[in-house]
Amino acid sequence: MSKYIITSALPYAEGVPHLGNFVGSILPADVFYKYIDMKGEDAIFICGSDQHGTPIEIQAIKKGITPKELAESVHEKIKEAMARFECTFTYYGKTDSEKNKETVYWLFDKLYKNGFIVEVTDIQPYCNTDKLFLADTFIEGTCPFCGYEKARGDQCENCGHLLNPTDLIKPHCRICGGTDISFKETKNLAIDLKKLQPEIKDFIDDRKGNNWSITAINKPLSYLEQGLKPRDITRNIDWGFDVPMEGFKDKKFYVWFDAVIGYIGITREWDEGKWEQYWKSKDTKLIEFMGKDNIEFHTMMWPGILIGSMDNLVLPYTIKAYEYLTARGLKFSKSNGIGMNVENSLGVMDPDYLRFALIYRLPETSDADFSIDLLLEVVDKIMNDKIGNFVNRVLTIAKSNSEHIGRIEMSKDYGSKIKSIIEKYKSDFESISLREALHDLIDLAEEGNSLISGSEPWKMKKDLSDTEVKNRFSEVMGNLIYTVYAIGVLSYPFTPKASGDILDYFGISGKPKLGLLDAGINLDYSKEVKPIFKKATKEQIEKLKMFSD
Ligand code: B3M
Ligand code: ZN
Repeated sequence: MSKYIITSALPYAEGVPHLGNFVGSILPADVFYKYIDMKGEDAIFICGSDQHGTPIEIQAIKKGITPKELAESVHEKIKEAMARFECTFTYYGKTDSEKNKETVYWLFDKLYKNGFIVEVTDIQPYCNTDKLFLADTFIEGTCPFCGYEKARGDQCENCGHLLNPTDLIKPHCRICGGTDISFKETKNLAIDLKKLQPEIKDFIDDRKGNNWSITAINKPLSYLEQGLKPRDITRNIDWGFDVPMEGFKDKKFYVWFDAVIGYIGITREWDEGKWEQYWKSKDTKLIEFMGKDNIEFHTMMWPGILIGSMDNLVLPYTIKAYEYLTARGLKFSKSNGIGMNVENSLGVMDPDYLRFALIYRLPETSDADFSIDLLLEVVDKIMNDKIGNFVNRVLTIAKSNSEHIGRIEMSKDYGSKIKSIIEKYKSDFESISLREALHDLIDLAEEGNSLISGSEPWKMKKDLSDTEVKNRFSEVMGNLIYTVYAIGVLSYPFTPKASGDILDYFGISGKPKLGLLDAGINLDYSKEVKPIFKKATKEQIEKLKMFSD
């Protein structure tokens, strides 16, 4: 039997993730994990806060607190918001833990002994005003590739290109804002991706058929074509893990080095006795979810570390990368502080609505725009009108005519339609097409709605003394009730609360399993029927407007 490690990119503990961030990594990972869990697979879902990094250091300096204090408090906030969003991680840890430190040192040592660590001389920017080296995101300027004016020293957020600080046009210091910057020589340690290039290429060629996003294949292939270069893993910064090597003790590990290793470190934080069962098993499928700006590190440095350790660690099986979710044409970017995040959005709507609407708009193949109008349309017209009303009507008719309903099962023709939608739902999940799978769920409700309007069961009620009518009524209701039940089970990955509410009518509690679809069904007719979804209220709409200009 396969084992699964499902990971989501680790959000920076710089601030709570934006909805655009959430939809690009944690939410789809959670939805997929819930499906895999419904199948009954042996799976763990690992995520945590990325505690290091210069954005956190900058924020902390601005706030007059230590980076550790800042990261710690934001970590707690993210963790809490994720729990409220019904994200069911096996473990939500953090990258600055002792376990991760141990893991980073262990892998660094392996890479060093195996000859994959080299010394490089970098030209690093130095702010003459602040009198310190400006690493990574401390320096900002214009991207030479796309002209974006807020590109950072390590990467352009706009076009995704990895950069060196010297590539930036018109650079300035992000701490003081000044331009009195000189470039000085400094020594760093780097992972020798040039030496690892053949293995990294083999890894991508071998696995790219496993439902990888197209960009996750194309980006590394184009880098490989240009030829990989050693990539720094140390930095002249104060916030990070110490580098345990003579000559480099005044430096720290680069945030991305301990962030990707964090997937293992966090698993160890979860259970030191079990992590190897997952990370060292030939049967493990490591499925990694992330935004497209995280592709480079996950397809080159990360497999480079895993391969270079020569310790039979599991390599990613699927790299699922999402495009950007934009709001009113603006990037949902944390650094620009625009729009709704995982914390403030929960003050407007229950998580089911946000989860559903976000997956409905999941930017799988191209950037997608998310607006208040779209959110309201999904909530009112799809969740409420199509699904909620259907469930409500069926349960209400059933409750008042329960004595005329026999065994709950589907008729042949209708049943084959429903079964084929369920099969499509499963195969869409298998190929990690989550938006499609959500559409399959909506299709179930559509199918049920057309059966209701085509058969008008409420009109049969007055003739139920006629055996033929009674049989027909029972058959129609069997079809409809099964459809409600199937929606109850299959909505779990997207809307866990509604799923629980529906399954409660059937006496089922706890996390549902796919096997329920083939089990005997009992509807408890005595339960009071309450709406599963509601339309957005005026108050909610007012609150939403506060997020727009
Ligand atoms: N924290 C970047 C980001 O949040 C980074 C991901 C790390 S994944 C190992 O987009
Ligand atoms: Zn750019």
